[in-house]
Amino acid sequence: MLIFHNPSHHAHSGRHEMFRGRLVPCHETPARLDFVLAELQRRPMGELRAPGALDRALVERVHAPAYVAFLETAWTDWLALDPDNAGLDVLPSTWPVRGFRTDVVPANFAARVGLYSFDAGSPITAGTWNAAAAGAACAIDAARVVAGGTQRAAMALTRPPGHHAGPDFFGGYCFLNNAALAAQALREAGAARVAVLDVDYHHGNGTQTIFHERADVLTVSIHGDPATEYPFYLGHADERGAGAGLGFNLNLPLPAATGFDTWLAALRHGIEAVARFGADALVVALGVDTFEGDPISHFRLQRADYPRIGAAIAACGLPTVFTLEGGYAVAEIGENVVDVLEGFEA
Ligand code: SP5
Ligand code: ZN
Repeated sequence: MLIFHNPSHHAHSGRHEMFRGRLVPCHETPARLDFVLAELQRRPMGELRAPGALDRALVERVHAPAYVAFLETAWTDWLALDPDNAGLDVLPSTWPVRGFRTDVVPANFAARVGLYSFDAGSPITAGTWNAAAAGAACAIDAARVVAGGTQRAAMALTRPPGHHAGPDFFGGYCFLNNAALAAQALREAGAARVAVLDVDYHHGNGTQTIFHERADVLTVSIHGDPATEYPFYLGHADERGAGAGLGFNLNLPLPAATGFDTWLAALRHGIEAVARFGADALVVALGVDTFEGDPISHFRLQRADYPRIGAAIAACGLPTVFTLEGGYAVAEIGENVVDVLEGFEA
């Protein structure tokens, strides 16, 4: 498969995330992608390529243009408040919850950070926009080579991840929704029906929200039950889409401590839904934070399980785009991701 890697990912390196009243070191680090690249040196899965220029217009068909503009200028706006801010990350501290107005964009920068976010765990740094934009280009380029038919599969090997980013919000370490951008690019390149299969430990709340009222993109997510697991406020089994999109979202929440047998049964259920939908192309939001050694997640998948995930996905027989999402057991992320790809290619 052709792998588009993000040459700008190091530019996004958050210092801290808020956890239980403290700022703790970010789990989503540049080392994550470096470990995957190192494993791909040992076990090459295909050509590694840098992305081309970002199709900004396509990004603005997935995300609100005002949100994209906010992300693009957030760092310079932050420095304009105080030059000493260069040594600090941007984190929100106030949000418009039920009953507040979200239709008026505040002039105040802190208020805008809150308007466009849903957690205090996703720092914006000097290089966040450049890294997220190059990652989005990886996802769109991967979709276009797969749509062109010369490659059965391609990957957007990038960070920051994307599946928590919604139409006009960031959070969960995500800023631009790479999986949603790949799905949109596949649609615009001629696939009538696209499925997004999200196997990250966390519910793909951003992707679900983006496609909630659309019947042309099926969203399926297997994840920790939001009753106890991040992102908490979305991801329940009774969320099935709305309007024209009713019936085109499938959530498969599983309890903490779920092992591979139960998880694989959920995957097969999700794959059956993709087949019933009649998808012409598939996007896999590939997080490996389902791993038993993951420091922030609570499933119990083991190393030997990852090739089997790849093989099950390959059996769908669809043109496939992978995007890299979570996975915070940094020493093992390379092995686990490449194991999925190897199982897919086998
Ligand atoms: C893409 C993705 O996997 N995003 C996950 C975002 C999870 N954010 C909340 C993490 C809570 C971390 N708890 C820290 C435990 C420190 N010991
Ligand atoms: Zn995750």
